[in-house]
Amino acid sequence: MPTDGELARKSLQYRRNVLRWIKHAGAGHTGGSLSCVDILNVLYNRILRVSPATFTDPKRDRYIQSKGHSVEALFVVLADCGFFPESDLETLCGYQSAYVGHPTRHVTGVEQNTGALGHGLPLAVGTALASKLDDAGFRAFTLLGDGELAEGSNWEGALAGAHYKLDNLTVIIDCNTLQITGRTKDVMNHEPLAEKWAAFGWAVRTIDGHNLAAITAALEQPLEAGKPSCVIARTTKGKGVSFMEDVGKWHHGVPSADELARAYAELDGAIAQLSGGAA
Ligand SMILES: Cc1ncc(C[n+]2csc(CCOP(=O)(O)OP(=O)(O)O)c2C)c(N)n1
Ligand SMILES: [Mg+2]
Repeated sequence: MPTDGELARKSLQYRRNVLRWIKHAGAGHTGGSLSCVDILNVLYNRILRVSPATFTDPKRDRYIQSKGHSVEALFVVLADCGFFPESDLETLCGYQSAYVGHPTRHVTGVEQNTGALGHGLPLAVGTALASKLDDAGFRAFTLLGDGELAEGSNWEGALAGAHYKLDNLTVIIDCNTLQITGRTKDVMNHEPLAEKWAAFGWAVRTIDGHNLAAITAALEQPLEAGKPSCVIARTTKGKGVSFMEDVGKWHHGVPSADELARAYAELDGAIAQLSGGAA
């Protein structure tokens, strides 16, 4: 199990790589990828029982990234975990590349095609139910955006997850308060969010979505026997790069050469600080 310090360093490196590949591709969903890096880091390096060697094992844990537009974060983490060589990302968003701007099952490590919002939870409900029916013992996880909650299919999934008592299912909401056209509360308000999921019959925990220890604690076990788990991760869109943090226009966008240099300088400074402070 990697230490918190090792994971903190990985998160910074992942953020650097997200920006690197978005710049290389000339396109990408910058802010939402940066906001979910810490969640993916903990999932793949601490929680999910899946690896390149077990990716075809029917009993592997399943992760479905419903907010598929943040594919750059997923690709960077999958590459680091050895699902494919990072050099494959040279083709990111290229003609006929499997590494298009949303996840597809042509990429090793990707469980489901996503990108049209609102499908990850229904898929994860079916996946978790299959695990129960087959007595297979695996868990299913899905990551939703807070803006994505405007899709009605999520609320059908929320009903079904509780109805079938899917305590092997965990929904994580990347609650960064922004979506594509502005503040989530202005586009389609969903608060009070924790109360809504609890009313649907879910066990709910709200955490700091950039605190690696808190993410780990929320995901390592189902929150409550007999109920599906909902982890509301309070996050910052564009996390880790000061001029991208909580700025709506960075939902998507490619940094200029100057912006990339400034972002790298901030992230490298943070890595150096970690190294200096390492026990
Ligand atoms: C069904 C559907 N409608 C619209 C879109 C366009 N779209 C892409 S990202 C996005 C906003 C998503 O916001 P949120 O879920 O909060 O994601 P994050 O802030 O994490 O990027 C929208 C509306 C889409 N991908 N799918
Ligand atoms: Mg959002």
